[in-house]
Amino acid sequence: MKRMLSGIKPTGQLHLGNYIGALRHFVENQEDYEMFAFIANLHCITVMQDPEELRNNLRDCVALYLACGLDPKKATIFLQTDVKAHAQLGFIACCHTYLGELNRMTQFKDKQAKGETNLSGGLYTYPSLMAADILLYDADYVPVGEDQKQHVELTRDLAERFNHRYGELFKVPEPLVSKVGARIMSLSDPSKKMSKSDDNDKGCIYLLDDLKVARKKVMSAVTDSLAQVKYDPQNQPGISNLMQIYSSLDNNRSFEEIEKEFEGKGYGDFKRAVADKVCATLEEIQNRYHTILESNLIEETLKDGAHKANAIADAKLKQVQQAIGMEIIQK
Ligand code: ATP
Ligand code: LTN
Repeated sequence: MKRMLSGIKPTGQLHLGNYIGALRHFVENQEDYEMFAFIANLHCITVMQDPEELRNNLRDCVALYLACGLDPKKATIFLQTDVKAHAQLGFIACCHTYLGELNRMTQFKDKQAKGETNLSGGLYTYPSLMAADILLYDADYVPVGEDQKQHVELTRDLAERFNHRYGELFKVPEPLVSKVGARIMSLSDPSKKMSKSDDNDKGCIYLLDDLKVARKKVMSAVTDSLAQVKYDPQNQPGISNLMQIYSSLDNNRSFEEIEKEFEGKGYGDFKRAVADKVCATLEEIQNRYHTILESNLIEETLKDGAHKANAIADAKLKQVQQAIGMEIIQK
């Protein structure tokens, strides 16, 4: 069975972009692949976190993985810091990454260009840690949103570099970026990605948003004055974004079908239909989330996941350290 791995940072509440761009693919693929889904709690401290908030977000993140349909019997679900090999291979990967490569990473460049001050060293080097996350497990595929594709491409380069230098060590992974929904945009500014770190709450639908609030966010989404439901990201970015959401939550229906359904109808009708789909999805997730919080499934899942992940990661780390010549005692 081919292996798939991905992670999400618990830097805030998970949102619809995370669900459509990443999480739903973890769930869809857990039947056909050996799935590793982890919570990237090292990555999240690359920007300052409030400890109390982070603890809550971590718990919510695991609960939401489960509530969205990840099954701990099928998928290995774990916390990054429960597997120490991530940090260790992360440093080794960092030592094999050129500054020129890190300088080209658009996520860091964007933050720098925005004039954000006090950017940390961890934020700069985190693509190397991400590479380690993936390479430790010899993952074949990495399902991610569009913004992470560049990091998976760096991972491929690093894998090839290691293999070339030390002999075959790592599988070269492939990013899986879906055609629709890989970049859900902010509802209040469709030129920007829907994001946890957005200052404007109106543009982002959180999976745990009150249903009334979520509905209101969809109904007040920025559109245009062309009065036609048409997939045209250039000229109608707001409507096209809503179409991506609608399609993703409705069995990936084609844009032509959606255009036909709303031919001659107003934006109000379309937005109501999108809001219905969003609220139905959220309601189902939230119902399961509340049941999960009351159970001890979170602890059990993480314990079991860490056990499985450690066995694989430790063996790989040892193989790497031996190949590099960093170990002298055969343990
Ligand atoms: P932030 O937006 O605060 O930078 P993030 O949501 O991008 O954080 P993660 O939570 O770690 O960061 O992302 C988890 C996954 O969700 C990644 O695969 C990412 O590509 C995907 N993702 C994030 N935002 C979107 C979006 N707006 N549309 C589609 N996929 C997204
Ligand atoms: N960097 C990603 C989260 C992440 C990840 C990974 C995704 C960390 N390690 C390994 C896929 C595979 C982000 O910021 N969204």
